Amino acid sequence: MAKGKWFSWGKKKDTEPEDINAGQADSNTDMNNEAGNETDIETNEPADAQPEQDTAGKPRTGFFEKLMGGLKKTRESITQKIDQVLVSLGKVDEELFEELEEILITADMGMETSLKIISELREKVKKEKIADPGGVRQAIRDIITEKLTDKNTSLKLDTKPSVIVVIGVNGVGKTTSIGKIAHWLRSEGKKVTIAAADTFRAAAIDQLEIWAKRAGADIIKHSEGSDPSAVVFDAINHCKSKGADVLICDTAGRLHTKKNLMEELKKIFRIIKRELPDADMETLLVLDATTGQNAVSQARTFSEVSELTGIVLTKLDGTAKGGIIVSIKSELDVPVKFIGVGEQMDDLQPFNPAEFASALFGGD
Ligand SMILES: Nc1nc2c(ncn2[C@@H]2O[C@H](COP(=O)(O)OP(=O)(O)OP(=O)(O)O)[C@@H](O)[C@H]2O)c(=O)[nH]1
Ligand SMILES: [Mg+2]
Repeated sequence: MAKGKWFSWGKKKDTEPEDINAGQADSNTDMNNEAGNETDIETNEPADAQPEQDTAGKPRTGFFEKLMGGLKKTRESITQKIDQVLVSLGKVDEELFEELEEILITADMGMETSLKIISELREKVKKEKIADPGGVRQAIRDIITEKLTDKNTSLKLDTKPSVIVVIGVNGVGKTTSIGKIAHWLRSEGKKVTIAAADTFRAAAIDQLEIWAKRAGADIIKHSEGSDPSAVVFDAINHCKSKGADVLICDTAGRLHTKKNLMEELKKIFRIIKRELPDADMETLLVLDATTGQNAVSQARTFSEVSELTGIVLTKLDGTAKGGIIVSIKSELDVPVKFIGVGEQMDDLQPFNPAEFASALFGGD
């Protein structure tokens, strides 16, 4: 895909809490848009969704290079330090294990995960009689790769339509990730509809609209402050009538209380379950890698509203805290399904554990 100039959304202006629930029915009214909210449908999809020739099924050389570049700081904080310790100590003993443990902890892998990795390393070294630093390096790499591997790394979107609900706190990259996932699905030949169910700020709807246009996905939107569940309801009907393959729902990241946010999300999930009881549904939690260990606690909070089927880990570029990916996967047991390494359309790709480990350990 040709790389054109792309957008960078600057820091957004916060809306005052008072604005938040304006016009948002707390009632359980049927989602038939009786409130008189204007439904706006924007069709961006060519009648015949065609895979983009240049991305589907091709080796991801370009993405691997970006991943290598994006993980530079993380590599410096993990792999280079590991290599330094291996060289300076030169032998495999308890002191080495302790040094390695400290490196992992300080690289945002989390205490629990780091202890687990080193304990597995001790066993592996003993069992396989590893006596040289090179063997230890390979053993750590194997353990980390295994920790990142999950049988459910790919999206399960077999029904027509199937649904992806994207959740996460304010500013982590939900809206931009939706644009990128829509683009990726389109490159796989899927017809995509996006529901602008973050009605919190008008700018959020505008931002999503631009991404939908770029990705070639339809977008269903209401006005600012309207009931997000009503948007989802309309989007589901649109999908049914137009034969869309996948519905992706954007959601608000910040409401005036955590309780409001959780209730709003629960309502969205109720509508989807009611209208599409047999549909495959992915609940993707977007986490910002730069937040480090805080991402793990966010994941715990959001798992209260719905079972999380996957993590989208954004902003791995430019952070030294990429080790968080191992901690998230290991502590929450939720598979990482996409990783983001930049702001361009193809900077978000399905997660491949072996490829990630390879980039983390310097591309070999
Ligand atoms: N460097 C980098 N920036 C990213 C990445 N993903 C998202 N961003 C940027 O992060 C900022 C916030 O992204 P949004 O998609 O608006 O985040 P959001 O979660 O929808 O935010 P709210 O709607 O306010 O809750 C934007 O400036 C994005 O361009 C990434 O992988 N790398
Ligand atoms: Mg957003």
